[in-house]
Amino acid sequence: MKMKLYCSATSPWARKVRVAVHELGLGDLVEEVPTDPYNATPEFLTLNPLSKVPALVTEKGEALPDSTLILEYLMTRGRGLAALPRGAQRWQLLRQLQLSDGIIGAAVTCRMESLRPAEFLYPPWMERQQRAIVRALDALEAEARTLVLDGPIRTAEISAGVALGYLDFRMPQLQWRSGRDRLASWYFTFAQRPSMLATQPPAA
Ligand SMILES: N[C@@H](CCC(=O)N[C@@H](CS)C(=O)NCC(=O)O)C(=O)O
Repeated sequence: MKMKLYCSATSPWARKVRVAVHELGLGDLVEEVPTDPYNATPEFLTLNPLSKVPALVTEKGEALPDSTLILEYLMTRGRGLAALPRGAQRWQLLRQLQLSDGIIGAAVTCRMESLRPAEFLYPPWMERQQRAIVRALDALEAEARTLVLDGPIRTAEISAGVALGYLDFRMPQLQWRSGRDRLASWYFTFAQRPSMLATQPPAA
């Protein structure tokens, strides 16, 4: 039996895991199960009471929710991603990871806001998320030189790549590349990785 990855084609959190599955060479061991968390089946709610994708069920039937937890687990199962270093570089990488995850979180919040009926929209909330995204992008731009392209990548690169891809997908009006040449140049190459090409979201 294969591991089952409950995911959707548009979820950036699920994409982080799907990219990692490719990078770790685990494609043959993982079966993707397309899942809409907003129309969840009783089976899905039992394995992830939080009703969020991604969720992974291992061959032993253990259910793991949350992309960060799933990545940690998958890194024990495959090779191809660099482990976190020790020392100062560790905290830099974890900080970058938080910035990218924060961009994903804020962008998903904007997306969900945009689906509300007009009478329930609260523009200041959306604007707050957008300002956070812009500041986090600027912080990543300042450190873009440290993002790796050759050799084993790290989870920080996966999260950054997925975050930028999600902005292209859901918030193209943000024009995140403008004034961020280093990040744009890094992403241009990163987006060509087979793991990124195989997990592109459908046309918006
Ligand atoms: N912290 C979670 C976030 C997962 C998440 O929010 N996924 C969204 C799809 S992009 C979802 O399933 N939303 C359903 C909901 O919030 O009820 C992770 O890293 O996996």
